[in-house]
Amino acid sequence: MAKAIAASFLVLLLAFPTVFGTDHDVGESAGWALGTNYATWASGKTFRVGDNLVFKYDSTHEVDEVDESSYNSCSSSNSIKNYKGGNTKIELSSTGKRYFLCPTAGHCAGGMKLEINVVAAASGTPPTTPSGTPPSKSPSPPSESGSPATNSTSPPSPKSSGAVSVSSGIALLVGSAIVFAFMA
Ligand SMILES: [Cu+2]
Repeated sequence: MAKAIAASFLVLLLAFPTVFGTDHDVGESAGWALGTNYATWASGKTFRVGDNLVFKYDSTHEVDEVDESSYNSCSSSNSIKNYKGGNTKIELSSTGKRYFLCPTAGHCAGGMKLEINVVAAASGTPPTTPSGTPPSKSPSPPSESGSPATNSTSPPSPKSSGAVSVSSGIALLVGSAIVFAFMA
């Protein structure tokens, strides 16, 4: 039983990022604070259009989005946008470089700066479309109710609407539940 639960969780974990985009928790458990190397944090991660950056920080910090030269000089005087409040989610809506720093005096120089490169949403990779079934191991035919194996083609527009994403997510949920039912 526990194995089945773990397996269905795995299915969810594998299936969902391809549908909803990924929330990247900046600095992981350390959050947005002094003492973390954000270049190290960002290296090896892939930031895609549709993903989000999530900054979590205490009241001594803020988040400024800046341009490249301000980033390099740790200047927040020309910031593109300022965020405060401790929990900031920034949607990565287009490709290209994004630059962030903490405008509190000395904090950027102390390491609170983050540069990322946003790439296109899953371009050229297979799991773009939600048309496939979840990686179900069961060879049995699709069952009666709520089968996700509708083989629908992907939405015509590259920017899938929220409604499509949500319904795909529900389909995946149902699919996972079916996998779970077979394994239990
Ligand atoms: Cu700070």
